[in-house]
Amino acid sequence: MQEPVGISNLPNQRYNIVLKQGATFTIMVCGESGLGKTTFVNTLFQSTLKEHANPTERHNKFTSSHQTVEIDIVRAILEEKNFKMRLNIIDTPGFGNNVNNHDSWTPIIDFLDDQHESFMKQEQQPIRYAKKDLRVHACLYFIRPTGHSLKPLDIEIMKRLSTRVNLIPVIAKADTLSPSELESFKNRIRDVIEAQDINIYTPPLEVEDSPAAEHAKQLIEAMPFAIIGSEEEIEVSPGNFVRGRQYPWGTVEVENDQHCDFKKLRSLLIRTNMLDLILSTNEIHFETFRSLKLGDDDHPSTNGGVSRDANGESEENGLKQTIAKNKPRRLHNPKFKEEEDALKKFFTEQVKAEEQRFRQWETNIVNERNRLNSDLEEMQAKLKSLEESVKKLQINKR
Ligand SMILES: Nc1nc2c(ncn2[C@@H]2O[C@H](COP(=O)(O)OP(=O)(O)OP(=O)(O)O)[C@@H](O)[C@H]2O)c(=O)[nH]1
Ligand SMILES: [Mg+2]
Repeated sequence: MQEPVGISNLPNQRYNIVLKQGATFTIMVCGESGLGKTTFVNTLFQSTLKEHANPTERHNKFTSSHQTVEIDIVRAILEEKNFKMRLNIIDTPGFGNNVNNHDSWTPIIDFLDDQHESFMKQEQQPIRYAKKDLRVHACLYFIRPTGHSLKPLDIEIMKRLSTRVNLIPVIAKADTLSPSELESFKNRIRDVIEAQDINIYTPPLEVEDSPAAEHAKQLIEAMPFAIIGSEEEIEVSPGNFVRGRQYPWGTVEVENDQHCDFKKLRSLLIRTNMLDLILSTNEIHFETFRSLKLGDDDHPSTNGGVSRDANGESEENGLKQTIAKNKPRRLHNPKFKEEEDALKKFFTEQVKAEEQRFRQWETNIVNERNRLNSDLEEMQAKLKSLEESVKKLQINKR
């Protein structure tokens, strides 16, 4: 039997917070055309749902034999023990084979911004329950397995994504590279990401020397995750089926750590880092969006540090309108990048402080409990001795 995926292993106290907020987790896949995004979505769904064996599944499988032409959403309800959550995976059309590449990925950026925007509007309503929330918690960026390096288009898009969502780069179709090619490809990608200062999602390192810290370290070392997708189950020995791709020389297995990082990625998404992805989306990406947005409305003069000359109001108004029309682009302005970085830092610190406070509080509770327990023991001992005295007195009376 396969082990459960483990959504119920989320730390107790904190998943209650998430539960209250509706417990929705949304993943998006994007990248060039034909890299196996739709196949991956199906692979992730099938392998995850199988382990959850739940009757409430609402999974309408896509056909990956066709090019994806519009943004599609698959939904399911994951259930494990008493924990229930909605899982959405957003499949997007591939880009990169158009004459004008720019147009092919702007809908994705717009989609991300629209979700923040619509969530913000709902928040401002007097009745705030039952929000429709499609904010993306993790965006998987598919990299073509060229074995060379990232392309300028990849860099450009990843930069734009990284200021809006938790960006997780993955190497697509990892079975087309040899292990050594894969290792050097990974290294080169890491170098470019660092040199270009692209802010990818990194699992936070927990308290040192804990099993969680060890796991986080393994995940970080494996990034960018090399993945293989397949909708086929292959019979590797009589009656024994595994998800994989068959070649004349053998079978590559999706859920085999020796063959690819699929299991690591799934563990990061569905188990170990789901909560962190949800919280950081809300506390960093959504807050950044909201601050910029509110900043925009309150102080039009902060609209991206556009230089204004003495040419008068009409030009300024024109600029304002252009900026208003091109909302998504304001995030690319270096000035906003600065503000955003500052905000990010601020929120990360806030989260850290909050976590620190929470830990302290937890320690206090444990101490208090120990104290009460020892008090209780003392009381029980006293009670016992009193009872014995009573017994003795009763005997004496007779
Ligand atoms: N070798 C290999 N082929 C794969 C893998 N995943 C998918 N494919 C194949 O690649 C082709 C394209 O897969 P899709 O899942 O449709 O790719 P996509 O990224 O969704 O493509 P668009 O919708 O056009 O963006 C199909 O023939 C798949 O069978 C993989 O991990 N390895
Ligand atoms: Mg597709």
